Amino acid sequence: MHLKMAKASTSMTIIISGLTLVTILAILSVDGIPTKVALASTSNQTQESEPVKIAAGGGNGTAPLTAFIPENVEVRVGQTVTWYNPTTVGEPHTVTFIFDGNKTAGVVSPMSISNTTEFTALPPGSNNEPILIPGEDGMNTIVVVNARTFNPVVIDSSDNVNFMTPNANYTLTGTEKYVNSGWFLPNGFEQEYPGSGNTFSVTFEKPGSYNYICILHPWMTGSVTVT
Ligand SMILES: [Cu+2]
Repeated sequence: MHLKMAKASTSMTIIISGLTLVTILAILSVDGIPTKVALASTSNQTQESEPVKIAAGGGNGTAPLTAFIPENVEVRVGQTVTWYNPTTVGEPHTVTFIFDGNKTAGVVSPMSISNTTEFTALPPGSNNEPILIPGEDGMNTIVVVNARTFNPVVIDSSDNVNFMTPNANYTLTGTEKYVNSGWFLPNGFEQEYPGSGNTFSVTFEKPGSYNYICILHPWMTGSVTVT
């Protein structure tokens, strides 16, 4: 369902671009983000040796931001970009590169399961129940959280699916079909979503322009141009 929204986000990108400066100022006043982060958002990156830092989201519980700041960056071959989450509440984000349209992925996904499977809520007696849709031929459909959006993962050019640990540092060769950070949260909030982390880092090895989205807020778009 998020992929349909992702297409609609193309027109929203223009709006977000126009709002970027306003958002930066808002972040500065709300969170006290260092000035150098704000400056980075208005000019291209030039320090080849330093990792480029991008804020994924920001703001607070009253006014959470859903934007990457800076939205567009330029880096050199071999340079590393690190995304972090400066929000003051536990709002997760992802950095998701979908290079092959067949690898689009939803946060929640239908899966087929035998209709004899019994489910027990954890902890027992808690107010939890799976979404279960009756099917045919002894099978039901269950709706699950998609590990390929929740966890850090890469799908390579041969369709191999390789999961990574949270706070992954990935070297992108440019041949991948799908690269996802998994959900990452502000420091101290990762326990809300077990298995998540706080950062995602990518080292770019091949010149090109790489567009990405947050799979939880598909209107959050960004690009890394590698020269
Ligand atoms: Cu997000």
